[in-house]
Amino acid sequence: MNIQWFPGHMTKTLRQMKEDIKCVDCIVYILDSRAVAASFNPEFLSFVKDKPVLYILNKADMVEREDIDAWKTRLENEGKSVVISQGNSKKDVAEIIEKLKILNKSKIEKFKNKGVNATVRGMVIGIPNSGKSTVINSLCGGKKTKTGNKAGVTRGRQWVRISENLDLMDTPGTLSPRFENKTLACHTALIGSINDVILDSEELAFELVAFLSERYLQKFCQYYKITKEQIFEHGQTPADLIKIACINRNCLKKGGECDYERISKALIDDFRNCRIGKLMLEKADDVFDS
Ligand SMILES: Nc1nc2c(ncn2[C@@H]2O[C@H](COP(=O)(O)OP(=O)(O)O)[C@@H](O)[C@H]2O)c(=O)[nH]1
Ligand SMILES: [Mg+2]
Repeated sequence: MNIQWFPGHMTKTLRQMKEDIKCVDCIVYILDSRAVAASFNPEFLSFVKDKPVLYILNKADMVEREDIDAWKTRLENEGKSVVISQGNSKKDVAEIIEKLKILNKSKIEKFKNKGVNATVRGMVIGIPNSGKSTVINSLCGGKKTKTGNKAGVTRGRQWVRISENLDLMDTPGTLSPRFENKTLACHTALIGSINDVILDSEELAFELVAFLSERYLQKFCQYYKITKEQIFEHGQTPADLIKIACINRNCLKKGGECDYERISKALIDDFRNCRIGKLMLEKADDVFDS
């Protein structure tokens, strides 16, 4: 499916980030564990340059542990500093702070030699809905930034004091102006990083079921109570599976016809809320052409 969403405010945000980066020591890059490859915005490369980056594999509770461990290993093998995190819990806070200290060791030590405590300043970046504001709230132990399960909740940038020695800047999520890879664009939409208003939910649900039928057929059939007999009767193409889910969910119009619009929205919602199970759209050994 063809998706383009790059509203004017993202151009403005990226420009602002390019300016702001000059006054920060490091970057905290929030990635969505369900779609790690799609979470990398090539636009960021143009300004992150030589600043140290801490990569946070967030929403780890939504995928299987071994799958996200494999991503951590892959990124660490590339020389990156990585933390696996569940942003809406406090359990990873200590590890994030510790890794940030290590990344900023030279600044901290330089100030220490002068007898002063350094304040490390970091910029939190990531595509919309990856959990930037939520991670910041966990780190500061309060609700200083606004969060929500859709794209575009954070409007402007905001400095948040995490501790005496650490300030983090929350930023609005941005995407790439052009999606080069259609699969990754589709994943970005599935994880809720694109405004739903511009999406065709029937097309998106079709892509989702096509993916699930290949990788997670058992979980899919289990959740929608699809039996072997039903598959034998209707077939098991993505279209057949959507039809069966429609029947089993009683998503029917008055005359008994399938209500594809309603089932499509339900399928996407079930995926986003982890009801079908812990599903990862991109595994660490998947290869995506750009
Ligand atoms: N299950 C789960 N939900 C999370 C996690 N982190 C954030 N969220 C949810 O994801 C949604 C987007 O979070 P938000 O911080 O607003 O994302 P932002 O757009 O990157 O600032 C919110 O509904 C959060 O509650 C996490 O680690 N696990
Ligand atoms: Mg936000």
